[in-house]
Amino acid sequence: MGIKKQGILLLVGILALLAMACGSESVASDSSAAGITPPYEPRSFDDVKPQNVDLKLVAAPALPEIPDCNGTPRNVRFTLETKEFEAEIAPGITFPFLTFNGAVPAPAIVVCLGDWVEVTLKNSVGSTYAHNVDFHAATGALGGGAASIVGPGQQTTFRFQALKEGAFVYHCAIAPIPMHVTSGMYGSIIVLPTGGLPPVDHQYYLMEGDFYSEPSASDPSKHVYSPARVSAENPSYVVTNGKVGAVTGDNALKVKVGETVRFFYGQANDESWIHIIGGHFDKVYVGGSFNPNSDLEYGVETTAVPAGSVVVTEYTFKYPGLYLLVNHKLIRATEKGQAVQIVVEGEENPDIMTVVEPPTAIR
Ligand SMILES: [Cu+2]
Repeated sequence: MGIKKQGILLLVGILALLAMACGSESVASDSSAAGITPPYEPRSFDDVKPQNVDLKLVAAPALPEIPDCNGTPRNVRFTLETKEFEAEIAPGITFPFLTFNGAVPAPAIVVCLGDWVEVTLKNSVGSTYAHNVDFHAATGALGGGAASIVGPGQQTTFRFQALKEGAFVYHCAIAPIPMHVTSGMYGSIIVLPTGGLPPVDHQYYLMEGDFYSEPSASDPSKHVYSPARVSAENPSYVVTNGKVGAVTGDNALKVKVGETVRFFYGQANDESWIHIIGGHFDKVYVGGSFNPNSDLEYGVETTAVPAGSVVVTEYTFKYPGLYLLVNHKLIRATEKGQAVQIVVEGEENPDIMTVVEPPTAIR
């Protein structure tokens, strides 16, 4: 076969491959072939007639009872009540918190894909501000923000269908929104996929918050909200679960060697870059998405929590001792109060780590 004929055959082959590629591209216009799982189609509340389930809310770092998520949609009901009060943000320092249910972060909500979420929002009598709630898990209508504006002494109820599986932030969205969010009005809502997530030994709910405060004129231990620090994006405190040292000492997370822990870690207003000192996230649900076509990361030293998101990570602890879960923008962990402690009990494995020679004078 001559070189010219070989060249023609090669050209024909390339053209055939190109044609196949173009053909597959036209097939890829179908969303599932493009890697996007078809969205959960909304169902009719009146046709489904879902069973009412009253969600028992609990304080962080605990999560409420995890549902089976067997594919039968439910109507999950709960009440959030706004509470404004002064409380300690750091030892000897108080801050005027704005909260849902008196908690920072607000209680975690856990539902299943396809459930309806029926929220009653009450704004306490005596509140200074109007409040509302925007669920990132909701579709349309400002995430419920448009439907849920309540003045002091008012309440409202709205319902949305959870059409996206994943871990999401919810927060107050009344102007000035940064003031309400960075004063404590944020929480997480977890929409589990049908069949749930793989079993683990412990699940913890953590949310980092950046707080902007300055000493009041009358009392340096009584801080007030600082618009100047907000404008400068210079938080006075960055903390996990509402105050400096909230998840340390007696309140540190407690785990045994060999146990697998799932962390739900959110940030409503700022980024965080979380890292376990002495460990690696075995698995990260990037962006907090449980969509089967979403990205997962494995064996990651540090993972990003974008502002306004909840990232889900898993780690099996392999060696005992004290671990720190830190924002590896370390000034926030060491200077502004963020660090979380995890105490791991169990037998040391010298094959993993051992002291060959303790510190001694240089020879
Ligand atoms: Cu608010």
